[in-house]
Amino acid sequence: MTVKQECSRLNWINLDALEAVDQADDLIAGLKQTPKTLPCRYLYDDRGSALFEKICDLPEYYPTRTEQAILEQNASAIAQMTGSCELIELGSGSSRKTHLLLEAYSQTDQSLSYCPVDVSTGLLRTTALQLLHHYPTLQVCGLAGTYEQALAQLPPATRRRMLIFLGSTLGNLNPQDCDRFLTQVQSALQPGDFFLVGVDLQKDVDLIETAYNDAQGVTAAFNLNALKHLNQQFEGNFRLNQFAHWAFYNPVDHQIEMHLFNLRPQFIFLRTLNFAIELQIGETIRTEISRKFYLPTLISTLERHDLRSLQVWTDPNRWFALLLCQRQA
Ligand code: AVJ
Repeated sequence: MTVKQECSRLNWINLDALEAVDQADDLIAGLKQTPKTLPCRYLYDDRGSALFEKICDLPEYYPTRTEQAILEQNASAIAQMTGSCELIELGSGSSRKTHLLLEAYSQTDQSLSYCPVDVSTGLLRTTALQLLHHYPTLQVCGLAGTYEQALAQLPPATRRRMLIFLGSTLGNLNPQDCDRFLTQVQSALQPGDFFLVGVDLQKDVDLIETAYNDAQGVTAAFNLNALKHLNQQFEGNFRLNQFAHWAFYNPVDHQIEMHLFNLRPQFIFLRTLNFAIELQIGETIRTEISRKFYLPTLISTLERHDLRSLQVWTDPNRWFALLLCQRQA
């Protein structure tokens, strides 16, 4: 039996261009670059998403619990400010922070609908089923695919919409990609619609670096898992034990950079892509950037995309911020 048959409150859409993405043009382009890079969605296969969930609970990784606390305090204010609307979350993962919002919206909205978007299909499915169980009238529409695909192919809006983008995932985009992304957000929204975005702010460098170099090595395992994912998906031969996790703060671009540092010369072949590269000793593959934001700059970036910040909430340390924006006419 398919998930679709299990419950009439669940819709499931596999965004059709996912196969096109799996042709991996951007993967090959990144591996040809110097320094080499990987599109960061390769971090999030089902195992990668499970490791990320573990990261969220690490004592060193402050962003999740800080954002969670901001949401706990302000979810009902957010629901009040926007009124009833359909919720679409990009990169929903386990949706655990979203529970706070759903809880707040379900107080007033009888026809609540939630549309989680994720590349990690297994996690998306489990989460969708849990939510249906937990909220007896909730409509869920799971979109399996990337943000770009989802934003380009969203079902037509029937009412006020709020796009939700938590966890500082915005920080994974370099400024150029960020602009492109916000342009897509802008066109997915009607004037009056909302964009709720959580971002990690600039702060003491040690604190940031420690969050990406945890004592238990979960972040290292998460980082290395990207190669395991590539090995599985493209019949690759990356030798995981010949790489070291390397994460540091780049103060010029205000970003954490997560790399895999190659310890021995390797010849890499991704069979199903018929693509080969050589890796020198000491060469790195950058798997992720995680930008740390300065609020005034971010607010004006959003403004350039017709997204006006109605309210900004932060924690007492000002480590993290949650912005509620409204699309202007
Ligand atoms: C969820 C992508 C925003 O950049 O902090 C956590 C991912 N990487 N530890 C982040 C991540 C390493 C996280 N994002």
